[in-house]
Amino acid sequence: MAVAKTLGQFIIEKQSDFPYKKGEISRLLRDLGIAAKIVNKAVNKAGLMGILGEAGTQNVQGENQKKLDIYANQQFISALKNGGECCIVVSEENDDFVYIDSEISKNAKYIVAIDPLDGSSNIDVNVSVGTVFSIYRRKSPAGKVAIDEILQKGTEQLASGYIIYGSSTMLVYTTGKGVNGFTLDTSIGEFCLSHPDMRIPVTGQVYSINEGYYSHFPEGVKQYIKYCQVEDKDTYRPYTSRYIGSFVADVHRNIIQGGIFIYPSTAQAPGGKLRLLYECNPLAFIIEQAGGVASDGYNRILELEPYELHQRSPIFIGSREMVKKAEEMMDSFSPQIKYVSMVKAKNINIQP
Ligand code: P6P
Repeated sequence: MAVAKTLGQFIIEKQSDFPYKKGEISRLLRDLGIAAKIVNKAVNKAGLMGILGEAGTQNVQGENQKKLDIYANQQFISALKNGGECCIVVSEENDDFVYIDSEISKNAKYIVAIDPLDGSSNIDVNVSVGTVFSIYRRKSPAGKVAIDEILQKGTEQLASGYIIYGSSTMLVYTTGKGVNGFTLDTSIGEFCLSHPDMRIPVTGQVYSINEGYYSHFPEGVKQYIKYCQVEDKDTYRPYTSRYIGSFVADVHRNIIQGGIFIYPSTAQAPGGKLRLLYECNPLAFIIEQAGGVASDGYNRILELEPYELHQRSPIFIGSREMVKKAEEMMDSFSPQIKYVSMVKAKNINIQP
């Protein structure tokens, strides 16, 4: 049987794809892979290690932090600190950005935005959770990093990826030359290439949205849900509804099977729930590289102008034809939100 290619071998083989000094991206991805293996062990044994449950603290979003959230955050930040390539970390678990000032990092060029453990509400009930990361390069050559170097558009990402801690643990990433998936072989402690050149089907039969909020959705979203539920053999409808409640798991399923995930704006959350820098942008980069589409219902996610670290965005992400259909519904039935979304995308302040 052919020996599977490890993540490390693959990164070295592909590092000529990377426009900067060859070893830099390799070391960054290596560092993230190391932390992923450590977090994987904790996630798999959470029930036995007494690290399930609430930490008794809240993150900047006002969400109760789980002990595993904090543990994962510590592991990724220390792996990046020790690797020496990262100068700034933006994390869902830290109010402000973390400046990496270790001696080894004094010439570091890279900014990493990360959700160390997405879907944490699922931890206690043993449902898949994930890590999401985004890699940017600082614009200034050295010295203190300015905030506008951190608030870069998604199109500026040099790499992005996710780890899904599910029935198996996978690391999926892109550097802008396609998407490749690696499955953790715990017998040798290596991520091995299992899903080369991942492509999302152009259409699918799965729609993924929390229909519990139906009454608060924009009319365009309501109309799209109705469209998914109509009987029509020619277009394989009604579609199937699947909602894991873990962004990474729902999007990963759709990349494999085809489908659409929607977390729209609602009356309570006009900006949506998912965060632009370390959830929407990284997965939008992945999905576009796999042949899919990611928008806020009107604007390409990767073109949205970030104006704060923990900014949220509505997201429609998945198979091209399904997202385009949903965008048509938004255009026809929810034009008023379009103005707000277009304004946000152009970073124009809306006077109250
Ligand atoms: P709701 C998990 O807490 C998360 O941030 C995403 O992973 C997931 O897609 C979403 O929230 C689920 O939110 O409101 O449907 O429970």
